[in-house]
Order: sequence, then structure tokens, then C-alpha cells
Amino acid sequence: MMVFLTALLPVLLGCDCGHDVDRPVDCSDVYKSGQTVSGIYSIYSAADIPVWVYCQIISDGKDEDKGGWTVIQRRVDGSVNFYQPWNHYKRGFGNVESEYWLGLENMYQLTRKNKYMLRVDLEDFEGRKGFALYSSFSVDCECAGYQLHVSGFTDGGAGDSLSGHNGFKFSTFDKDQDTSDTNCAKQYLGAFWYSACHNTNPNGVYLWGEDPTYYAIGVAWSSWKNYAVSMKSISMKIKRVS
Ligand SMILES: [Ca+2]
Repeated sequence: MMVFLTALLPVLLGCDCGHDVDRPVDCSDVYKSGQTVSGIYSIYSAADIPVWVYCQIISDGKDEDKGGWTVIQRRVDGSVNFYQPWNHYKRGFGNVESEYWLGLENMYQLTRKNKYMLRVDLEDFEGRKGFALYSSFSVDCECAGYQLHVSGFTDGGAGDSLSGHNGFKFSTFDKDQDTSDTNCAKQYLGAFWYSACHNTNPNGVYLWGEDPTYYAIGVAWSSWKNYAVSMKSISMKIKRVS
């Protein structure tokens, strides 16, 4: 009976298991399936558990822009508290319609199987925009501290605040894996691939523009604005490289 059910299950689920368009791995698959509208989709980054994610779909323009971008991190209005413990950063949290973190395990599961590029889009409170592009992005397993690998920077006007974090493990206030004598996550009220400590703090405190009261705790991108300036919005998104 068990064997029978196992054999029948793909049929019951409507699964064409050799090439499964119903189960996109990421937003690149969503794009390939014909979707042309940015929005919320479910992906299957690992096994059979769907993960809701925002897909930014770009249908025209330059080849490097075109395709389905899987948003892995986004801040837009300060509605979500990003000062979260390790387990939350591991699994992901927030609201996929506004602010969220996809989760380190999902990032690992995605980037272990395919190659990805990364784009970081930034906007300040004066409406100025910039971005940074990286030709390669991946995250190691939890057993390696979710170590970051990022390289191949191209400037979109915001400069490079991320390459300096290449090779560092992820740290939260309750898991200090940085290379500082202090606890960078506690010191800068965020969570990140801190070294000693940061050039950028995407998961820091959502400040409303420039606020020098506490040094570098905001959503800073130091190669573009000084450490007292917090972004109005930041989003990190990855796209599969074929
Ligand atoms: Ca430390």
C-alpha cells in the first residue's frame, strides 16, 4: 500500500517531477514561467515547504537587470523590528508585503544549488537613489556560521559597502561571530555579517534620515552617505546566473 501511494502521489499532486514548473525554486523560475508582474509568490528553496517571497520582475532594459529578482531583505517604512535573535534570522521574519528578512537557511539553500548575483537598491529621505551590483553572492551552511561570499562589484552610484564583509560569519545579539572584541550586533543594534564591525548596517535601527545621536546604529551604507544617515529604503535581491 505504501509503495502504491508513493508511486501515485506525484500523479495526485499533478507533479511532472522531471521538470516542475509548479514549484519554482526562486523568482527566476517565476519569471521563466511567464509571470510579468512583480509581487508575492511562493518558492520552494528547499524540499517541499513553500516560502512566500517578493519577486521583482523586470521584463525590459539591460540584460543584467532583466529577469526575476528574489528579494532577500527589505526595509521601507520601519514597520518591522529587525533587532531579532539568531533563530529568527535563521528562519526569516517580517511581512513579505513590506519589510522582511528571507532567512539565512533559505539563502543557503538557494545559493548552494545555483549561482546568483546580488543587487542592493538604496533610497535616501531626499528621494535620491543608488545601487550596488555584485556578480556573485552566496551564503554557507549554518555549520560554517552562514559565512558570506560576495564579489564582483559594479557601481550604481552608491559605492561598495559590502565587499568588506566578504568572508565573515553572520552575527546577532545572541550569537557573536564577529571579529571584534565587542558584540557588534549589540553595539550597532542590528544583525549582519559583521567584521569589526561594519561598512553597512542594513538590519540596523530604522531612523528617519540623519541622526548622529548614537553612532552608526541606523540603516547605513557608508560608501554613499556618512554613518549618521539612515536609508529611507533598502532592498537586497538576488537573481540566478545562467
Ligand atoms: Ca565579538
